[in-house]
Amino acid sequence: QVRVVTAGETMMLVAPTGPGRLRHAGALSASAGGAESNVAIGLSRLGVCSRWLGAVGDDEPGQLVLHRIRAEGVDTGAVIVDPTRPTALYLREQVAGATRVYYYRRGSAGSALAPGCLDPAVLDGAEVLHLSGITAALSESCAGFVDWLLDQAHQRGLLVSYDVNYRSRLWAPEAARAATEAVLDRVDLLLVGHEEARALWGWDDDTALDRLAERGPAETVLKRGARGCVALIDGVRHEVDGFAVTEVDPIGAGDAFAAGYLAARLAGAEPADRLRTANAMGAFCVQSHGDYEGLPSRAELEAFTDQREDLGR
Ligand code: KDG
Repeated sequence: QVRVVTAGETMMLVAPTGPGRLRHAGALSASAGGAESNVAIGLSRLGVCSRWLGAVGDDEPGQLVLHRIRAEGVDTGAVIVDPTRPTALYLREQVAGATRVYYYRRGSAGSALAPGCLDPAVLDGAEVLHLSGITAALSESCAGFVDWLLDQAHQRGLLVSYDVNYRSRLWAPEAARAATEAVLDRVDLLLVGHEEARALWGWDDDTALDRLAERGPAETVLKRGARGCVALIDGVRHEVDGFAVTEVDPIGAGDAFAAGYLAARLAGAEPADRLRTANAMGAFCVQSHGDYEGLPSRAELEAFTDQREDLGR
């Protein structure tokens, strides 16, 4: 039985096999990149049954996206295969330690998601719907899709999890801020990065937590990268340190964090434990290349957290 449904656009991701400019790349690797499917994969690795909703073109990049996500045990049965639009493409390079991205997603199948484009019965029986701010940035119809899906989730009593996921290449801070604020009263769990909070609202960590939580989410979590996270959960403030690891690729860490938090929450963990699991997933993710490839199984995650605790004692 599917417990978590995620929805959004996943692209074919092409990147040089090592650091350096794309223009000099001798070899390229192909993968699937999408924040919401990353969360579904992270959950699946931890043994939580998940489903990803989205749309791909009737093309080879679309098949790549579907194959990669399916191979991780994520249910893709409701994904739309759109014969009239291409699968989005996403290029990436790492130059001097910084990641640069190039999107080719305007007019893509994923950006044509719209209210009612799929049967809302795909949410039936699930416990959580996870969305991110990227989707509303893609097109008007995608913004409508988010709004519609939120309502469908509410009608079915699902917990709604929402990651702000600000992408400056897609829209201006003002637009992202307005879109986030428009959904807050229908969000139960809000995930936001400290840099995002600063970019969108100009707030420091505690102001962001207080202001966002008072707009609706019972669980508001502010991610602080290597420094861990701070959260307001049912009115109680929690602060949990991060794990010291060597970072090789930060992309996907936020998605891993979300997967860890949700998996722990579904397992009935207390707030501090959820946040610790989330930090551990983020720390695990940044130690290998790729959005999701390095994510741990449940046993690997437990071994990682135990070992870190031993070293810390
Ligand atoms: O969180 C990682 C994602 O940002 C990446 O895989 C691509 O979904 C993506 C996006 O729109 O940036």
